[in-house]
Amino acid sequence: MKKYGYLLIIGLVVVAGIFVINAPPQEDKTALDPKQSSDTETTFARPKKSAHYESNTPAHESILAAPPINIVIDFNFDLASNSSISIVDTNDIEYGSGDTSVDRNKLALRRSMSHDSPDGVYTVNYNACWPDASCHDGSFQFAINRSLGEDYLDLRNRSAVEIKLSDIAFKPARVKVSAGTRITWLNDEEVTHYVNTDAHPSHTYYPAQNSNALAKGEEFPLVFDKAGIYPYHCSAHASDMIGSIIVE
Ligand SMILES: [Cu+2]
Repeated sequence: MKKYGYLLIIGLVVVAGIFVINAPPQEDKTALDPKQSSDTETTFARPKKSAHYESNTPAHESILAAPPINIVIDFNFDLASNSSISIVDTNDIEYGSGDTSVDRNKLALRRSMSHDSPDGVYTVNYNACWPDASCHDGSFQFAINRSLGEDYLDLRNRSAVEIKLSDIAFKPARVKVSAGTRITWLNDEEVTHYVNTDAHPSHTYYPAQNSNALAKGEEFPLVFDKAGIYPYHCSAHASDMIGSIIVE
């Protein structure tokens, strides 16, 4: 009888083994959805950089206090006109407006973004095409969170606003103004500074916002007509001297 007992146990082990081998693999939800976010932080998928990619504005993983006026992607090779940009939310709804355009120097790809785009995470998918008709694709993500606008100095309803360049900083660094406001940057110290739109060093996001070298006492004025966010920096102190403007 003992012999049959052993056989029974061996039989059960074999049957159980067959079930384990044939069991469907358990789904790991967290590994499948890279865009998952908790209450406290936003997480982003890894960017994919195409051939000849250099930089993009908004930056990957940036969280903006207002929608960007446009998406710009910089390359180090001549773009062909059939290149394209798509800007979608997590439901794959398109928020790019108008057509994708190639800058005159053929090194930047650009598309406007709707100013009424809601808060949330956006994925930019681009297809960069070259004179030989080949193309390469890439992607990156950013988010809009309008509550961050509370950290901006509210200077709305003024026709003119001044930002000083002193102590290797923009003062104030974050301002909120009304559309049509003239912002004037004034260099207030014995160090040469610049006002440059992001990214560094392509300076392509909003090309009108690129000054010449500013010595002490020199100014750079610019009227902001279009609502959106304008990230910028000083190209001589690109990692420390950073500013941002919200135009409403
Ligand atoms: Cu500077």
